Amino acid sequence: MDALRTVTPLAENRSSDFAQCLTDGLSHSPKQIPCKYFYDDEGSRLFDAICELPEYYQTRTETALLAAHAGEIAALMGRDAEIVEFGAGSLKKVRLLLNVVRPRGYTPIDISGDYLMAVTETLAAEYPNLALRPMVADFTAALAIPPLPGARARTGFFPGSTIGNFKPDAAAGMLRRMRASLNGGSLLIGVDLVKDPARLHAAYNDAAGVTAAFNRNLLARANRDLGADFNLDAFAHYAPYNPVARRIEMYLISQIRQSVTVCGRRFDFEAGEAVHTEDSHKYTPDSFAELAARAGYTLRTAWQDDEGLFMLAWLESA
Ligand code: AVJ
Repeated sequence: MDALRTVTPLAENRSSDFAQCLTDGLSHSPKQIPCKYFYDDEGSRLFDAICELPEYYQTRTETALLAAHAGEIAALMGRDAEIVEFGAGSLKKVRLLLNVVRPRGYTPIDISGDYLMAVTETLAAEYPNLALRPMVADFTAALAIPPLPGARARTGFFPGSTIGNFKPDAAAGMLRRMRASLNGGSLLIGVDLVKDPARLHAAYNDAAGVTAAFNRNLLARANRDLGADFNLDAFAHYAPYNPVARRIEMYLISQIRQSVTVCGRRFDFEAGEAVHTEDSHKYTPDSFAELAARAGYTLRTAWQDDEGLFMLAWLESA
């Protein structure tokens, strides 16, 4: 077996529409930038750093749940499974499943193409017998994933509570499209739970300022890739928890009255004006089961940590 075999991507669907989405979003009132643009190489690196923060309990809690319940998950996935991961990122979490589930194939889907290919190459060297099919794509779309020869059941893996980035209607629609991409297969999904607002607030306002740097990376990316002239110091990270909507809302707040040039167009900011960059919705087990039902899924089994911070749910077609 060639330990350094080259992995070829299933599809290239490069998102070169940052310029368009950014100028559209800055023309909108209130100003906004879609959160999927956080994840260029620098943003993916900053997100990995967030996952190591003491305040960001999500990653370590979910990782512990995956490790503790991998045997039960393997039994649910069955033999010769194909795991399809939506928004695969660093491919760290799936390793906990690969060792126990021993699937026939793994199809990581991510929009950050160079990063996906680099981490997939590393995984390929570790798992020489695994059929690896990285797909550079926007996982929110309906995806035609070719059948994997020899695979029996296709199972989705959507960890990290990325589902929280979508408003409930959009989340339901996306889960429905995932169910279609999986040919009705089950979905293992991570969900951040409603909890003490102070705990949530701390997770998005870390003392080291990594989340602030992650947020500002949207502007840094615009400067790098599009030749924009954002002054990063003139925008503050602001991420309050909205307890009624049950979501963290993330903003960049213009500290002064200023104008910025992006793609040859001028955008004016008032002092105190907000650019909305992310929502991170939180669920209760019941509100999540309701959401899943809207997508044609039944919540079959769910695992939680002792503090009830995070939930790993197994959804089956209803
Ligand atoms: C990757 C969407 C799950 O909402 O917690 C982390 C992104 N933003 N800190 C989240 C994020 C700020 C993260 N998700």
